[in-house]
This record gives sequence, C-alpha cells and structure tokens, in this order.
Amino acid sequence: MAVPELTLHVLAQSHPCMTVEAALRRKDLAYERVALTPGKHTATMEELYGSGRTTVPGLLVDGEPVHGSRPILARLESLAPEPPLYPEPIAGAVREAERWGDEELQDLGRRLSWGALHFRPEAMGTLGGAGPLDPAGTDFAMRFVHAGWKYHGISAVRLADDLAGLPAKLDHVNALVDEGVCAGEEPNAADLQIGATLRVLLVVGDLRPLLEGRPAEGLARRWFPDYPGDIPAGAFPAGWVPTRG
Ligand SMILES: N[C@@H](CCC(=O)N[C@@H](CS)C(=O)NCC(=O)O)C(=O)O
Repeated sequence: MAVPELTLHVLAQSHPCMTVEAALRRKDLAYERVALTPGKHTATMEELYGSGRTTVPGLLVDGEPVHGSRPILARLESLAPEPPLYPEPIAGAVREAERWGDEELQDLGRRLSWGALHFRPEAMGTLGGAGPLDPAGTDFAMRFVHAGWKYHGISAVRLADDLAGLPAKLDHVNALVDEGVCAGEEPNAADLQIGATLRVLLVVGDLRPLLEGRPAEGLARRWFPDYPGDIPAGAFPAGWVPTRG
C-alpha cells in the first residue's frame, strides 16, 4: 500500500496536537506540520475540515479531512496497525480511557492554565519558552487572558469547581495505571491523550504538588518530556487549590 501524504494542522502548545504528534512519531509516519496563527486558524480549519470544525488538530490524509485527536488516532491505527495504539487484550479499556481523557480531562488543560494566567499574566512569556513578560508585555497578556477566559467560559466559580474536582480526576488516572490500562512499557492512545493534558497541568506551579511523585506525573513526563512554561505557585487565591490527601 502506498504511504499516504499526511498534513497536520496544529496550534503551538496545544495538548491534543501533542497527542497526535506523539502518535505519528510512534507509528513512524512522515507528515507535514502546519502551525496555524491563533485567531486566523478558525477560517483555515473550517475551509479544510468543514463548517463548525474550528479547532485543532486536523489531519489531511491524501487530502481527506480527519478532524479531532481521537478520530485522528483511530485513523492512524488503521493506516499503520503496528505498533498498536489500542493493543489487545486491553483495547476496549484503552478506548474508554482515551474517551475519558478527551471528554473529562482535556478541558482542564485549557481552563486551569488560562485560569492561573489571570493571576500571573507575566508568566505568559514562559509558555513560549522565554522569560516572564515585561510590564508592556504584561499589559498585552492581561487583555489576551481576559479574552481567553471569555472564550473558554471560565469564571472564578468554575475555576474553583475545576480545582476542587481535580484530585478525583487524578485518582482516576492512578486507577487506570493500577489496572494496567495506562503507563505500560509502550504508549497507547489513552497514555497519549491523558499524558498530554497532565503535561500542561505541570506548568501550573500550584498544581505540581498534586501531581509530583504520582503516576500522573510519570505519564506526562515520559511521553512529553519537553513542554515550556512555568506559572509560579501562589497564583490561585488561598484555599482554592485542594491539598494533597
Ligand atoms: N477534543 C478536541 C478539542 C480540540 C481543541 O479544543 N483544540 C484547541 C487547542 S488545545 C483549539 O483548537 N482551540 C482553538 C479554538 O477553539 O478555536 C480534540 O481533542 O481534538
């Protein structure tokens, strides 16, 4: 079978895009990576992937659009079955954990990092791999973060709820590891979906104590060793971050 031409559309720092790139590397599939400009990406994505499909990642397989991290991983699995992303005999459990990672965890990578930046806007510079922003840059970041809160539907109440619910989600990750669904020798689809979000959470200093030394941290750092950014601890108001049980 001829190897299809693959073109991946991403935004920098996007965790579901990291998931897909890790899967492409795992399958050893060559692809062209197109990094879109935030803001302008929505028009490009809709043009290529169809009406309403504004988010990244998207993959063109010989020009045929596949949109979203889970459909893309499923498609890669049928294009190149080895090594498997849904290995037997745990394929069903991996699919369910992947779904959970996408539907229940992935948004926290957006809401908790944007949430923390509201309180430490100068740290936005670190997400691009540089140092903290200067005062003029911080003025810009404050407007940007305000727009980000609006776009992602973040409010202080929602943020506090997300933080309160995080330990239960991390316990679920631990259970997946204990059950042998995640964190095996080779990465599966659930490792890549869940690990990418956890890697983003490690950037938020307030959250690191909840993750460090637990399977969640290993899962994130093993498959996603490099991800810039540091939002210093003390960003969230006192009492909002649950203490580790
Ligand atoms: N669950 C989807 C979510 C994709 C998603 O929300 N991607 C974000 C980047 S992390 C995005 O495109 N944001 C820009 C936008 O919403 O316009 C997936 O896994 O593909």
